[in-house]
Amino acid sequence: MNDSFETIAEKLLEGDRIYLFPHENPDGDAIGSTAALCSMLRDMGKDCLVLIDEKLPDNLAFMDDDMFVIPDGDIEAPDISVAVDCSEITRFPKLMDIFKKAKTTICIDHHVTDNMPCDYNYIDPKAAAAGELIFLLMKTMDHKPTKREAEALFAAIDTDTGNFLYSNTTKQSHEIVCELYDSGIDVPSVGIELYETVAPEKNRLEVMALSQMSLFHDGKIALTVITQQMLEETGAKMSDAELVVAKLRTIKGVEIAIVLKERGPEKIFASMRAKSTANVRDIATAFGGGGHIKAAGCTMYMPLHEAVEQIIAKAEEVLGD
Ligand SMILES: [Mn+2]
Repeated sequence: MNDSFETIAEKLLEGDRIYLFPHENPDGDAIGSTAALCSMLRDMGKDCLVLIDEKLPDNLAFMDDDMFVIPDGDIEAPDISVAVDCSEITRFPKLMDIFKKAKTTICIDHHVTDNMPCDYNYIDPKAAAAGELIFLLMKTMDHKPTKREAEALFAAIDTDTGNFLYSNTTKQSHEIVCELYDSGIDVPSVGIELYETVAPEKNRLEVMALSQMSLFHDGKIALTVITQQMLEETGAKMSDAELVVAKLRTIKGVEIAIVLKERGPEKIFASMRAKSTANVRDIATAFGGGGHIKAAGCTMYMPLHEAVEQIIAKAEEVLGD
């Protein structure tokens, strides 16, 4: 059972030192939600920080405002820890110990879970983004978002809804954004920060991966690979390949998109997306992985060429005729 925003607001006001915890490999929602919440709590006189385990991705760094900190060993224990955009503390493994030191723990999330991990929880899988929930919490606390906070919340909702195109987008998503306009958000500048600050090596890796793509099963399956050698050649990191699978899915007629990432000689991570009717979770679970129907992944402990063969065979089986 969820606690109310009123209860969560009351608890937040009881603490002085409050740390916020987005999930590792944070996305726009994790960073936008925590940036907005941290800014509001600071405005209310709280000693608030957002703890992360590595530097912010380039396209999210515009939301920093001196709130995001990679803690060292002797950071003081918080009164309150808040997990945002994740409902399992294993989603920030390097910071779990600091999280647990708080007298009170709170979770605000929108992922489907059976888990109520904290002392106080607000988990709503119908919300398109954690940013929507932070907005509603702010409303409960009679706090009108500042321009910076509103832009962080816009970034949160825009990224998690795929620019308001994914099936999680609701009337509420748009209504909240309407209200964010009242705080004076500059949408084109946020768009440039989020989507037009790509490092050249990331683009080079994407181009290389897309140009090596193969189609199978009458063009219904698209597959490409990211090898360690490709990373060396382009100077990119494996995380720079995150959008490749979505780009494969945009190809006309493609129902299943697969990107095989070579993490080690016999350790291949498969990232998969389905377009309309296919179910990639069934492919992922066949290899011990998991995820959602339209987005799933698994690790395959075998050489790359074998992983290609096995995953294509499974994908063909899942697609049927
Ligand atoms: Mn999210």
